[in-house]
Amino acid sequence: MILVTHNQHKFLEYEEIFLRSKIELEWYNYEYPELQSDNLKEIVEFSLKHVSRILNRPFFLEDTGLFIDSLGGFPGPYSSYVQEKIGNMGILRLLEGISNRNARFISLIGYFDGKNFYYFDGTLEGSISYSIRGKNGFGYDPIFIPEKYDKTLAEMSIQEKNSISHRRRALDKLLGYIKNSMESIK
Ligand code: ITT
Repeated sequence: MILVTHNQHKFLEYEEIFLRSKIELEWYNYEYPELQSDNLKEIVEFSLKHVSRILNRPFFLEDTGLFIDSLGGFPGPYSSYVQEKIGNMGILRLLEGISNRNARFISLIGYFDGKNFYYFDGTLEGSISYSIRGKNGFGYDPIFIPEKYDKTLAEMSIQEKNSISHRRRALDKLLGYIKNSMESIK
């Protein structure tokens, strides 16, 4: 299976999950153009079509956003740009004095089987911490506390994050779909 991403952290997380499946994961390191839209599905669809013209064989890619309730879902699909411009400190400043810290990560995987496009989503509910905590993970991990936990994703090992993450949940759906479609060919 080929994963298309230019984000090494993402690849490493997928690699750790794939180690436990019988499927081999190959990394195609490519920065594809991303559509600016407030709809994750539109963004993924655009990227899938673009990459499918270049690769012309089965692959998957994924887009993830952090959606903060009290900021009206910001940064959402603009997570990459916002992380680069204002970072985790910027998000903490925006939330100063705000007690509703509810947020969620949503990952949307787009899969091309050589012919058609498929979509699989995964969500992780949680809240934004009051300070930056932890050294593991990447992006918003140091300010995101998953529901039912009292530590941030950056205070978890990659295995622990992968046991609950948005990415893992979306990937389980994709792998379930692939397993089913292989069984129906047999
Ligand atoms: P590709 O599009 O090449 O896969 P990217 O880094 O642009 O890589 P996304 O658009 O999916 O990936 O992610 C947007 C940003 O959201 C990303 O730059 C991170 O800052 C953040 N992000 C994504 N997944 C995350 C995770 O599991 N934990 C914390 N932050 C994450």
